[in-house]
Amino acid sequence: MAPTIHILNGPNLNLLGQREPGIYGGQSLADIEGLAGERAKVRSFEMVFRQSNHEGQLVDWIHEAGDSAGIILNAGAYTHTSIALHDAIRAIAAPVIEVHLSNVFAREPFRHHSALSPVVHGVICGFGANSYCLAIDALADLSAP
Ligand code: CA2
Repeated sequence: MAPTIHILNGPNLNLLGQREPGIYGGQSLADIEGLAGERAKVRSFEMVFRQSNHEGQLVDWIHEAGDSAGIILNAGAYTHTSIALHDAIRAIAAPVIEVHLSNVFAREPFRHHSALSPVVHGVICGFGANSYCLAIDALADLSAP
């Protein structure tokens, strides 16, 4: 069976496509799921794609994906605040790629700090929906012989 990657999305990302298209692009989260699914297929991954507005749910899903081929995590605003997500990432074996649709460093100063960046494998931001596809490629290249 193909290795599985988990794409986890945090708070308010269920609203994508409805507001702030200038910052996040016009695609809905379902559109991004479709694009990521195509990329995952090309890179021979099974994909689990989830969204929650609740920090503890994201912690549970990180634990669940702990032995998978990798996690792509857009933790939304929890990126900037969450010690719980930081600790969950530290506790698992799977490589985690932090992704953002927007270039957080070109935005408000409170978005420049990530509680997650010190414990993830790498960070991809600023490429809109393509941030997710780039992260799938990064995970595929990580596990290539
Ligand atoms: O750029 C990203 O992907 C972010 O993770 C998105 C988060 C933001 O808090 C991070 O700083 C950067 C916010 C997602 C909220 O999405 C919305 C979608 C439509 C309308 C309003 C918010």
